[in-house]
Amino acid sequence: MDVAAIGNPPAQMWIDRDDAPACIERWLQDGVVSDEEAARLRQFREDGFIILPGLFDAETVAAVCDELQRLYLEPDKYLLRMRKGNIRHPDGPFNPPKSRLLDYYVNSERARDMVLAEPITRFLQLLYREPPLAFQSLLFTWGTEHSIHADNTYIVCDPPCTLMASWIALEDIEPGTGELAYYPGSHRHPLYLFKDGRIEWRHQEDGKPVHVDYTRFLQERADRIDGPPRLFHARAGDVIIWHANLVHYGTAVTRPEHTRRSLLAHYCPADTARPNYFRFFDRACRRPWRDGYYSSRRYDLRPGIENPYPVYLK
Ligand SMILES: O=C(O)CCC(=O)C(=O)O
Ligand SMILES: [Fe+2]
Repeated sequence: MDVAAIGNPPAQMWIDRDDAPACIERWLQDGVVSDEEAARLRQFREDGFIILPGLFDAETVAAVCDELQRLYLEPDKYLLRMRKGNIRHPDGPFNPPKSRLLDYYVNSERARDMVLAEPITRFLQLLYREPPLAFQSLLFTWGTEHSIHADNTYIVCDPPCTLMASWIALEDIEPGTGELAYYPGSHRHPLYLFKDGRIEWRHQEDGKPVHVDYTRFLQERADRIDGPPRLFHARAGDVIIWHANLVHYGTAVTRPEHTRRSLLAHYCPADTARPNYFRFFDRACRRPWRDGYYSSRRYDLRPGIENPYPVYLK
């Protein structure tokens, strides 16, 4: 294998800069953050993730799961991206393996309340020093077996290293169902660079072999430096929030009869950053919700538009 070009991640967020620990201590002394928040910020800086156990109660999670099983009764409102990348509407109470329900929060107030729940927006607000914009969400019914990666490779926003993700367990996650695996601290490693120093992989330009090289590089480095990954054996309602450069993957599904429902959302700063699709989807727009915003590259969210159906299917 050729030696991959690597580069240091741009320290776009204050938490990634050298003076972040001093900043956290100052905030603590000035009463800007609580002890618990300071501990979370320290952990996020060191490990690239935090876990919010039991953020949602059983009733809240059950209500979303109940809602999910009925989406196919109004299929045109919802989009599933299938394993091969094609898009279709749901046609039954269980979405097929490897499919992802896209931007569910647009039509589900419950999902919106989850991805923009106060403890999540508060933490993101501390990192961004402005409100967060939730801009791309994937809801999984089964383990994804998503190969090893950092989200910056696929999800593009500008500036790039302001991306964040939350992942909410919508049921108790059983071993063998494709539980999430991640490498604490891996967000501080240099980034794999694609052509011209790009940090995102472009299917058409870079092609599959480069992607294979990327995953090999990440796996080899993780094995050598990080050791075994941590597995997220979440209880329903637990949340993990991770850094754009945290290396993670979906483990193998060895019990395919078991669901692994989870709701993933991506975020960037609402005022000083933009998802890339704002460049090509002319109806992209942000809507306020609670203490943040949401947008979608599938739905027309411009003011005054009340169309619940997706308008951009690519
Ligand atoms: O939920 C999983 O298994 C991982 C999904 C993931 O990391 C992604 O889609 O970016
Ligand atoms: Fe990911």
